[in-house]
Amino acid sequence: MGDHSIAAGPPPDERPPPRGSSPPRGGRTAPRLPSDAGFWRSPLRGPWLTALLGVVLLVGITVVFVTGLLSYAAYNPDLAPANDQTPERGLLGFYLFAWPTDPHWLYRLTQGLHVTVGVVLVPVLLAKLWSVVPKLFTLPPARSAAHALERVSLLLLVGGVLFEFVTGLLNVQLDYLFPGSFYPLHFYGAWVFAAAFAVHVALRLPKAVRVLRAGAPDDLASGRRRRPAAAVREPDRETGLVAPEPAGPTLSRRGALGVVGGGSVLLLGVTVGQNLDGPLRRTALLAPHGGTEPGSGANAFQINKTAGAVGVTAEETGDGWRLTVEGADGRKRRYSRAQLLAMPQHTAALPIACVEGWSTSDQHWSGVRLRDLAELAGYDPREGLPGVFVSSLQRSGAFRQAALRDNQVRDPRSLLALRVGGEELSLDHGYPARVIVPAAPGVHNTKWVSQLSFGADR
Ligand SMILES: Nc1nc2c(c(=O)[nH]1)N[C@H]1C(S)=C(S)[C@@H](COP(=O)(O)O)O[C@H]1N2
Ligand SMILES: [Mo]
Repeated sequence: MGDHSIAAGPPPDERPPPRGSSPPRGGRTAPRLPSDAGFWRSPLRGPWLTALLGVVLLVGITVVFVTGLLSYAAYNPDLAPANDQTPERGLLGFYLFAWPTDPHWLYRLTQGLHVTVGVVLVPVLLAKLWSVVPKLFTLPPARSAAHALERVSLLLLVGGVLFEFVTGLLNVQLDYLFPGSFYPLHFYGAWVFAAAFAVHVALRLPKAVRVLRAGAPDDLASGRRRRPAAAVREPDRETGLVAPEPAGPTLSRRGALGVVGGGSVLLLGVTVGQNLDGPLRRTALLAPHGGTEPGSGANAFQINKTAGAVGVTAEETGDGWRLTVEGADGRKRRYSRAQLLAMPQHTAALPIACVEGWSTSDQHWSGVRLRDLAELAGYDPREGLPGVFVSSLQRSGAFRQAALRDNQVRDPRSLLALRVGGEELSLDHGYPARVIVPAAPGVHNTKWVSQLSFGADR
């Protein structure tokens, strides 16, 4: 990767000027403050690197933003309060639509992209921030009202992007560090960031395109023809990014891009496996659930929360378990597992796809169609109400209930699953019964179901 390794020791910027080239004693003193023009000395900084990283981020962040909005839509957050407690979502929910059930791998794709692309962009984002860091310290803080506005928008931009990446990564890695509050934080943060991002793109993209069209500057230290940085200094084009007194190069521009790209490829390599089967899944070193032993036989696939972790016991899921099916009239019907197994059984091949970015391949679930149970309850869809409100045996913690929309209830592949891959569901995958719905986020595939309320006002 690249033709020069990174030299040990402090990065080129912070390194004291080489002996001999330092200003004579008694003369000008070496710059000490980050706001001094000569403080930032890396010869790599310049409009070309910044523009290139910026364009990569423009494409990548657009994918992450769009898939993030889709992820929110997939929750059917308007079926509140069961699905979403984001207060005052208001206008920001303008784009919400009924999340479809086709294709059945839709959420697996959108959320896999959201998390994977987000992770892979981390080195690019860090490099981009590094490439413009001198601008953070520019003094005076504002030369004019317009300049002040621009700097405030940059603060929102940088603060917003860091906030979104940090909350997103913490959520994926630490399994809901912010119970309940992650969604509003990440959602509002996304809109603040998106606004600042749109302004930034509008202001800077034309220049970035011009810089990139002009072609790459002479590389700094390629091959044996090592030339002093000053000799291959990039034209500044009034960006204020090029070091006025560059240090000697320790890395070529191509080498630097290699480090960033290599970092991204490495992250991709240790993340993407959480969506793959077989031994490849174990390559997901970075994924928190990558290494968990998920059970055996047909039930040997990823488990989100085990029964033990949420306090669901074998006792409550045993012979005494009954499914309560409630209709809009409030009448309750109760079914044992044997009675459910005696109803017409159907099979659907569907994945589990979690908001955390991991997914399973299609599993063969079988059980009773939700729409058949809906019919037993005299279900009659009403505008603005959930098709079904699902509750589980689980008494506390997140994800123990969910609301599904009419289109999800009616899809013939939506099941109250009793078996998977021809075997009984394991306790950890939701025995005695769990919901499985095509294209729905994993969190709506409620395990250890105790009650289905069709068309009820919840
Ligand atoms: N009762 C209950 N159901 C639940 C959960 C839970 O914590 N409790 N987790 C949900 C989430 S977030 C996911 S991704 C899927 C995971 O299903 P699995 O553990 O069978 O793979 O179950 C969903 N169903
Ligand atoms: Mo999940």
